[in-house]
Amino acid sequence: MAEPIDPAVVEAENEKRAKALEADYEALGAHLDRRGVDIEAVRAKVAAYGVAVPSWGVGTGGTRFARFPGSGEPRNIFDKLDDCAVIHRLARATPRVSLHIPWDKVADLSELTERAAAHGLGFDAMNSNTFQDHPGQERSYKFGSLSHTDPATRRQAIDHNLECIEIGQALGSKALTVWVGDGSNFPGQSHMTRAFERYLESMKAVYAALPEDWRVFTEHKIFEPAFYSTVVQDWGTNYLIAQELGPKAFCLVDLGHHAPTVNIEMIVARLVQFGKLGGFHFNDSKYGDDDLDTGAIDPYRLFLVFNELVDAGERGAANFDPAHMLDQSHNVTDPIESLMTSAMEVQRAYAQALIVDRTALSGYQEDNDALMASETLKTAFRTDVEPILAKARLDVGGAIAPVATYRAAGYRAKVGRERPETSGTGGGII
Ligand code: LRH
Ligand code: MN
Ligand code: MN
Repeated sequence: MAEPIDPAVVEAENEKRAKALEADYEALGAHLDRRGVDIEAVRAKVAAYGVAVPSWGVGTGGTRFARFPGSGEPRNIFDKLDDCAVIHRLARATPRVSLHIPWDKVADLSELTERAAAHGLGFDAMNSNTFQDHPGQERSYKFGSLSHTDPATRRQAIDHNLECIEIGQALGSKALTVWVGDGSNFPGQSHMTRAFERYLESMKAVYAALPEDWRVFTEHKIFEPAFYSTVVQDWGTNYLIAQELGPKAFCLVDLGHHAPTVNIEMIVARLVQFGKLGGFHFNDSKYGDDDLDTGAIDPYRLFLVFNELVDAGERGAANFDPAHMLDQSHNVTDPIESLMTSAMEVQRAYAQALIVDRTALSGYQEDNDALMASETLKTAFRTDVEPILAKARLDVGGAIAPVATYRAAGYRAKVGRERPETSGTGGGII
């Protein structure tokens, strides 16, 4: 298969920056050494880190009001995989793709597996979609899916999830993510208890079909598309679901699915403590489920989430193996540039969390020294770890500066010529 990005361009772009990177890496290494941190150990962890890209993220999204298509948008799942390959080729942080069914039309599974393997990509959690109606579908999800009052509609939604598991098995995925838009727009419209009972009953049928080595992630969201009540509205309800279903059920935290003032890192800590953190949809938001690029609005919050994750990893928390995925929608940027940047932001938060002086932090916590505890976190957050990230990329043939290299390679212009403009195949609006 032809290289999506000319290796000579990557080499030339890296050449321009290699000397400066060496100097910066050396200086940072000396600085961290004085703080008792081994830069090589941090680099090895960062290099081993991966976050999955959402197949729906490589197309231009949209809002309830409009969608402005971009040039060279992927026309089908194979184009999407090609774009995902470019993201991983340059930023080297996204070895897996998370599919969304039926936005992704996956008729020929062996061809899809082959194409992914040729790109060196694997598949992360499968996402089902019962939050909108699809062509040819018998019953409508207008008034809900897994919690619908009509048993036949619930059955249809269950069967769709079973189909997602089947497709995922053929592709080597090991998890199913379920998010439903079920809820109500008016007080009294829906019986909150009965709706949740019906949801649980449906999810039990989905859970029963999970292969031995699979997990199911349920995703909560405070509101939208339902504007009065939502069946799986917060982490408390989500935790109840995971408890009711059993040991293969975990909660997925989408950063944009909380009210603006909610302390997400604390939710993460609670779910870790009780062994039910399944994974993440990383993105950023200022108002609601904005699906902005990860770390674009509040990188400190992202760091604080990673601070909990590193802490949990270091103390060997039980049942702790969260899936890391991006879930963004891009309206005004090139999706490939946004996804590369977000993957690097997630890596950055991870690297910064790795260099927190945890012994000092614990001491300050024991002594109730609020100021110094906060400063200990800030010291890690303020450290520019970019040389570690860049070196980790360069070591495995990636780009020191992924966005600049991507622009120099002219990929978007090339696919713009090859792919006629489409209205898009879903993704990003929700
Ligand atoms: C819902 C959501 C969920 C969907 C995705 C497209 O807002 O976060 O994860 O699958 O958006
Ligand atoms: Mn999500
Ligand atoms: Mn969302």
